[in-house]
Amino acid sequence: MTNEKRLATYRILDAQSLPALLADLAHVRALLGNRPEDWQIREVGDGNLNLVFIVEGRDGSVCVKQALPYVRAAGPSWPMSPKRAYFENSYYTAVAPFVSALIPKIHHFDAELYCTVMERLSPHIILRQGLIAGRRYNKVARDVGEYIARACFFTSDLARPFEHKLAGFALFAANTPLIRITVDLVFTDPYVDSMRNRHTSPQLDEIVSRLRCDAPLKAAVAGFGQKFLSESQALIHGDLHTGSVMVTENDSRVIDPEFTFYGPIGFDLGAFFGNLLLNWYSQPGHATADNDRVAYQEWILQQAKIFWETFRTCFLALWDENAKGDAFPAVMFSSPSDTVALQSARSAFVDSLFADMLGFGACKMIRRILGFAHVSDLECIQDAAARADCETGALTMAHLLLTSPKQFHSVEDVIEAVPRARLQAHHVYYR
Ligand code: SR1
Ligand code: MG
Repeated sequence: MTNEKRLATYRILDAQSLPALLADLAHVRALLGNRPEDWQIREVGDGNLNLVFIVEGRDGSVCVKQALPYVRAAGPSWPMSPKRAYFENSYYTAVAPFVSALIPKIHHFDAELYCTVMERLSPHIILRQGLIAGRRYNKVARDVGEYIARACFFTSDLARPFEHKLAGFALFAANTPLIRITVDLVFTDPYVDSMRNRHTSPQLDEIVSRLRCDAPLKAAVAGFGQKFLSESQALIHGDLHTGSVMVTENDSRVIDPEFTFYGPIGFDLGAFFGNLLLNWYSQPGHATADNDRVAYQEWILQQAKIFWETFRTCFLALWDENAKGDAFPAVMFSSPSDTVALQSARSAFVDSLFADMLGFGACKMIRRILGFAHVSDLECIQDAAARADCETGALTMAHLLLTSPKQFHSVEDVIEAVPRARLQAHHVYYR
């Protein structure tokens, strides 16, 4: 079916129209319990783009996600192709063989309504909400580190013949409206005068004007923007922040891969890592008389370390065991005398991913404070002065990561710098 015909049959779903749609899907109907009149439906979406319904029947429940033809957070004045749902579904299909336990089960995809019927994750909550509440999830950093390692390794040239990757590259390259959002909102808007930007004002006004004249910082960000567009290393999720992970203490699931395309692995790593750091800087804003959140901040930093180390170990192990691609072809490195050079090349590649993680992570921290879509970790701090204080710490760290990358050889270097950056704001922004 052509895109035009698809759009002609597209309609925005609601609690009244959903039962008829689901009742026609035998396996979904059976899962819910056969009586549509018993189904309870509520819309729970709180993201920037889509409708999300929870449908509960007598025997079970499902989640239905529909892409709206515009940005939900802005309304119809910002049109946005709903075809992102197709790319999201294609991403799940592509990575499921490697990470099936870490994504929701997909029951059905409707290519005309751009809607996905999937496993309802319960009692899971969005990781970001758990971190704001100060809850500990001791599995999630490992799970997401392993997730990125597996999803990215197996879709890269290290694991597969290049023909396979280029076919995927061609398919996902058409996800341009979402790639455009990232290019504009992450790598451009915060550094220019854009209508979409906002920040805590007047507290951050001075920082914002200095940042927009900070040529070394802007050059570093633009360098990562170029990397984002030009380094097609693997099929990436494209928006893997702490709002794209659902958790219980024992289970983690990665959701919302609609920004997917073939891009740099460090972009996914940086999304998760940068959002952990944002949460760290937000913690004083969530402290109470009973809980200063200092121990919790230490836990967050441990998770950042576990996340990176798990990714590193897992990616290298996968490379060791599954080097079936056209990059570093195994046939070239079959003799024992090749081992040292091969290991050193592998280490150098993973080191480059570490540097990319820090740079992309820093870009993401800045955009979440000065750009269009902010994060609830900081937004829910009611006192503007307290919020600005937390935001200044995060901006200072992001600035250091982008302008002094050579200070950060290891994840320990980053962990040591995080608390220091809170105190260095004056030095960085008012020198
Ligand atoms: C217009 S969409 C704004 C943001 O929401 C998503 O979470 C992405 O990060 C996007 O940049
Ligand atoms: Mg999302």
